[in-house]
Amino acid sequence: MSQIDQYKKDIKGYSAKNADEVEAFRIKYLGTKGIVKNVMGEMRNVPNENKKEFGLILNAFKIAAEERYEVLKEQLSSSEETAATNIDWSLPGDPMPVGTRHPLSIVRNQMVSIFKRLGFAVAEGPEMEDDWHNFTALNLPENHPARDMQDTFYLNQNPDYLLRTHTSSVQARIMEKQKPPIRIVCPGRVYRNETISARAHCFFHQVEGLYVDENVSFADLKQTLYFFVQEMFGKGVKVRFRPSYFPFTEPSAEMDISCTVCGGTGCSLCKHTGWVEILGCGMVHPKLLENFKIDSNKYTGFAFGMGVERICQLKFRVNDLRLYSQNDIRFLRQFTGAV
Ligand code: 2U9
Repeated sequence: MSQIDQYKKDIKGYSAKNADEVEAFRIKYLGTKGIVKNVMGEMRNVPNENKKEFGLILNAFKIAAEERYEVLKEQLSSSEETAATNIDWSLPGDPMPVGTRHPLSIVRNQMVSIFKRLGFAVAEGPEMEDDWHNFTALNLPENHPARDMQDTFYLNQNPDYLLRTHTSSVQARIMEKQKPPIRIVCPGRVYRNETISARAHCFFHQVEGLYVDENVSFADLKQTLYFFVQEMFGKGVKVRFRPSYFPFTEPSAEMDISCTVCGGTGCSLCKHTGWVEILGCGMVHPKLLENFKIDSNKYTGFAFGMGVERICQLKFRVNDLRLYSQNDIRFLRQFTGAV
């Protein structure tokens, strides 16, 4: 009995500084060869008439050891929590890498926002197109080379479904369901059956525009595109229009800007001409208006189309088209900070 009293005092005063000391307590008192088991074994030597009384004492001793063990465990976990929240808030944080927008998205967003300021709405359409919206409605004749398997990815023939070769098909879809005035820009991905190289790819991106209303003139076309160039490349950049041909516009033109690298004096980018081509444009062919039941005597319109990769090349001096789709982080992270 006096031995048990001694153990009880020891239990009461036991404190543990860490998990090892808690475990040492468990082994000492509650383990298979521990003190509790040991004193329980003493029951054999107790005379029968005292067994009941001694049993109660032993049971109380066992409970005291178990309860102390629970308390020690509890004290340990709360002290560990305290240690875990004991953080030095003045330490510098772990760097969180922030992603960057793709350069083509940066440039496309800039292009679209300039036209939005001129009242153009944004229109989108499917990348899988039918022959009518991609070719026939746009005055591309049956034997036009663009329709060739060599130039176009066909998904199905007869009826013809294909990957759109330009976003002009979006303008076609809008003309189909909307009456003038129509003033839209159509950004999107287009596909052409080209061998991939630094200068050509099987897909690229366009921003095309269309403005149809009464009294829309070539002067409106020139002023709109001139404003675009000033905003995109800076004041002082010059423009020039050269006559050209597109099936969907008449008259048609290609527009050059004064070289953004040499300012017009001549360098390798502008092939020593002082000018770089950036887009095609023209007055919407009256036949197209009629294709969409728009009275060509009452309404006129202008349209333009440009490649986002081309504008991006001029803005950021990217000289290989493949870089845009290789997903090389060393290329992409150079556009950090650009919005
Ligand atoms: C409709 C009416 C007219 C869209 C136009 C161009 C001129 C043009 C090219 C420039 C470089 C495409 O990315 S590129 O290869 N585009 O030159 N696109 S006018 O004219 C339209 C379109 C739709 C209903």
